[in-house]
Parts: sequence; structure tokens; C-alpha cells
Amino acid sequence: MIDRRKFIGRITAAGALSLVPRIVKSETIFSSATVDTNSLPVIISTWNHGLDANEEAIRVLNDGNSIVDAVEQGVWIPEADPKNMSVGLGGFPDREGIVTLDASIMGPDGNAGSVCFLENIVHPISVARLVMDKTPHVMLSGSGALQFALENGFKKENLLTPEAKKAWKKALLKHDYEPHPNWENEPNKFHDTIGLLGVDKNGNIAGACTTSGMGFKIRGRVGDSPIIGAGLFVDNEIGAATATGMGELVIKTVGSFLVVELMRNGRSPQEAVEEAVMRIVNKVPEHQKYQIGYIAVNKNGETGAYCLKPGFNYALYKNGTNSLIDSKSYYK
Ligand code: SD4
Repeated sequence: MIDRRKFIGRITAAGALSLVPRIVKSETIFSSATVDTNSLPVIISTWNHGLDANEEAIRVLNDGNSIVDAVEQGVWIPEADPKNMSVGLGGFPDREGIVTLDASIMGPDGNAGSVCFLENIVHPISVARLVMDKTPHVMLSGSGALQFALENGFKKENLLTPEAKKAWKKALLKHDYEPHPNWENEPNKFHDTIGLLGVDKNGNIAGACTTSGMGFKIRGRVGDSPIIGAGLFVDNEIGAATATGMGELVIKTVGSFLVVELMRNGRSPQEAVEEAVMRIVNKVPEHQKYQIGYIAVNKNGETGAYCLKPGFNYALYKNGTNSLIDSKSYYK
């Protein structure tokens, strides 16, 4: 059952008396008048490539655009960066040497769009946005997603850079298939999926998540990032969450949805992400081999971050400052 008093206490750091909660089908819904906007806007995103993405998201927001525009265009930065080997252009290919991309986006109106197993498009997040805005569907995959993108003016491009091709050839020599827990600890400082969540000055929330997925994955493999509720979830009444790491663990526990539901039930963003990591620890026996990182934000701009193993960091833009922060981890 919802601990309403605890939740109200959290959501109104500034003034509980102004709250007018109303109960709808056992959910507590708040009007935007109840949001404490003092520290808004807030942008939070995964890994150090999040710093530039946050800057761009804030720039887009300050230019008077929507929070959906901000999260979409924020993640364009790592998507278009050929040196970033885990997102968009320059991402690691699958086992066959083909780069395949997954992305999802959600807005304050509860609408969602995603693409998975998409080839040859530099900005999969914008194809996901188009699925959200222009179709009655949520997810398009593979050749259908590519066809939809091309029909809507996207250009077909080669995403496999010489560096990613070289890394793929080297990986093939090893003949193993062990996803690495933490690309950040690799000698070449590879990045990872970008998940970016934003809350605008009025408390409206959106999120975007985009990735080339696990490097050298089995052809056809789709991770958590394009799956609404797994790699990304937004509920404008409550908050948002996104995930990075071994997507299979996130899918098995419906991680981002879980984080948002825990916040709905009164947990702070930090408590919620810690509980979602604990769910993986308790339910997924093979979790020790992998890394998982969650970030979350609530409607007031309070944030949380937690991961399985040391090494995960995230970028936080709050009160005018953009900083890279090491996440706390379950294993030390
Ligand atoms: C996936 N979660 O495809 C993504 C990739 C990632 O660390 O974040 N890897 O499973």
C-alpha cells in the first residue's frame, strides 16, 4: 500500500500545506502546483559522455524548447561522436561486424517511442522520437525501423569506423563471448550507453536512452535500452529512471519501471535505485559477472544513482553546475 504521508513529505521539501493530493485508482496523483521547483531544471545522464550531453540538453532547454527536445538533442552528442564506441556512429559492431542500434524516448505526456536492431542511422533517438510523435506504435525493429527512417528523410550512413572494425577483428580472435562489466575500466576508456533524464523548470519530465548495445553481441540481440520499462521509464507525476550495463539483467527485473514504482510508493530516488540493484542481486544468480548502473530523478529534481560494481559514474546538471560523480556501488 502507498505510504502517502511519507511520499508527500518527500515531494514537498518546500511546503506541505500547498499540497492537494487526490487519490485515483490507488495511485496518488499530484498537480504540477505541488512541485518544488527550486532546484529545477535538472539533467542527469550516464557515464562521462553525459557531461557534454547535459550541456547540450540545457542549452536546448534554455533556448525555449521542450524537455523532450532537450533530452533528444542532448544524446545527439555521443550518438554523432565517432570516438564514442558504444553509442551511434563508431559503436562496436555485433559478432558479424555490423553496428546495430537501440534507442528509446519518453515524454511528460506518457507517450513513448523506440527502435531496436536498427542499422545505418546516426541518430536512432530521433527515429524513436518520430515513432513516438507520428505513429500509433511504440517500437519499430530492424529493417522495418530502417525503412521508416529512410521514408522520413533520414540518411543511410556507414556507422562502422576503422577503430571499431579493428576492435571487432581483435575480439573475434579470442573466440569468447563474455560481455565486459565496465567498458570504462578498459585501457581505451570506452564509454557505454547514454541514458539521459531531464526535468524542466515546471517539473515536466522526459528521458532518452541510446546505445550500440553490448560490443560483439550475437546478431539480432536487443538489449534493455529500447524496451520501455527496462532501459527507460518516465512517469510525469513521479519521476524517471534509466539503466546502463548488462541489459539482460535489467530486462529480467524490469528495472527502470521498478525504480519509478518504488518512488511512487514513497522511496527517494536514491533508495529506489538501490532497491532495484538489490532486486538484481537477489533474483539474477549470474549478476556478479556484470555491471549495472541506474540513475533516477523525481519531479522535484532529487536524484539517485547506484550500481553493482565500482566504476560507474554519471553527469549531473543541477543549480547551474554540471559535474561528473562516482556512483556508490553494491560491491566495494
Ligand atoms: C545493453 N544496456 O545493450 C545496454 C548496453 C550498456 O553497458 O549499457 N552496456 O545491454
